[in-house]
Amino acid sequence: MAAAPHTLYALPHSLYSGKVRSYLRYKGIAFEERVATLREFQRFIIPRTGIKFIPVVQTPDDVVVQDSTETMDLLDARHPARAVMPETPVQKLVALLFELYADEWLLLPAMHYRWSFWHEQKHIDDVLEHFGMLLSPKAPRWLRRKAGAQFCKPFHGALPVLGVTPRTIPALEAWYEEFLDRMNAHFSAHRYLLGDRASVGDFGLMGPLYAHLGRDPYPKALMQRRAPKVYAWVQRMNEVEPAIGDWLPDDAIPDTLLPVLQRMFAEHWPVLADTVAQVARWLDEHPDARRLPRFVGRHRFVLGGVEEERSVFPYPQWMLQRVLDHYASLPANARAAADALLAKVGGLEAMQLQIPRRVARAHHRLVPEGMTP
Ligand SMILES: N[C@@H](CCC(=O)N[C@@H](CS)C(=O)NCC(=O)O)C(=O)O
Repeated sequence: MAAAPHTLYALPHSLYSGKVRSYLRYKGIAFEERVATLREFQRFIIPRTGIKFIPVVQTPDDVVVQDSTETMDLLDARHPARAVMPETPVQKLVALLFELYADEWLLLPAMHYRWSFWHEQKHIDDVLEHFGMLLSPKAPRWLRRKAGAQFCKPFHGALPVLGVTPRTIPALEAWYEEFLDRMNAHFSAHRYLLGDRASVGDFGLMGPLYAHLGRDPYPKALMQRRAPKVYAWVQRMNEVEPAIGDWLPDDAIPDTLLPVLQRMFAEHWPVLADTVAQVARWLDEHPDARRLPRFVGRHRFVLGGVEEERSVFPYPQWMLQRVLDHYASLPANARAAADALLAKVGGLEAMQLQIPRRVARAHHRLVPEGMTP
C-alpha cells in the first residue's frame, strides 16, 4: 500500500509555497496539495499553527509545520535520500547564503514585479484571480477577481514597508535585470546552483523566481526573454524526482556565482547587520517580551546607490544565525577555505558579525532565545 501522503496547504501564487512544493516534488515525497482557502485557514491552519501564514505541511503522523526552512529541515531528517543540505563546508555556506538572500532580499523584486504593473491588464487579472482562490478556487473568474482585489490589499500595500518605492524602483529593476543576466550565465553551465544536484539555495530561489517572477505574466515574459536558462531552471525545479547527479567535486563554488554573492554582501548584508542591532535594542527595551513582533522599527538602506527607508523585520536574523552558526562551527582548514571564498566576494569581515541577542523559533513564532512563548 502506498504511504499516506503529506498535505501541503498552499496557494499557486504564494512565494514560499513555490519553494516547498518544488522541494516535495524533488524529494519524491508523496503529498496532496490543498488550496489554502479562508475556510481552510479557519478549519485547520489557524487552529493548528496559531498564525495566518502558508505554506503549512501536515505529515502523515500529524506533525504540522509552517515555515519553508523548518519544513526542509524536518523532512530531510526524516527522508535522507536526496538530502538538500551540502555536506562540504563551503558549499553549505553558499547554499545557506543563497537561501537567505532569496527568501529575504529577492522578495523585493518579487513584490515589485507583482504589484507595480496594474496597467498590465492580463498580468493583474491573473494575480487577482489567484488571490480570489482564497474565496474558492471554483468561483467564477470574475468573482475571484473581485474578491482578489480585496484580499490582496495588505500585500501590495507592503511595498513601501519593504523599501520598494518610486525612488528605489529604477535601481531595483536594474539590479534584478543584472541578477537575471548573471544567473542566466550560471545556468548555461550548471543545472543547479552547485552542480548537478539541488540544494537549499536552489529551493530558496524557487520562491521568488517561480511564484512571482517566473509565473506572474509580466515578469514571466521578462524572464523568458532575458534569461531563458533561468526560466528553464524554474521548470526543472518543478519536476517530480528529476534525474540528478552530484554537487561539484572538491567543495568547489562556480565562478559565475561570485558577482551575485558580492552584491549580496554589499547591499543585503548591511540591512541584516542593522537588523541584528535593532533586534538587540528592541529586546533590551522589552525585557519581558515573549515574542518578537513582525517589525521592530525602521532603518535606512542603499540599493544601487539610492538611499531609502524600510521596516526592520526580525525574522531574517533567524535565517542569518543559521549562516553564522555554520561558519562558526568550521574547523580551521574548512574555515580557511570558506575565508578564501569570502575574501573574493567582500564577505570576510561581514561574516565576523556577532549577534548580541539571539532569536529562536517556537510554536511557529519568533521568540527571544531561551524563552518559551
Ligand atoms: N518564512 C516563512 C514565510 C511565510 C510567508 O510569509 N508566507 C506568506 C505567503 S507566501 C504569507 O502567508 N503571508 C501572510 C501575511 O504576510 O500576512 C516561510 O518560509 O514559510
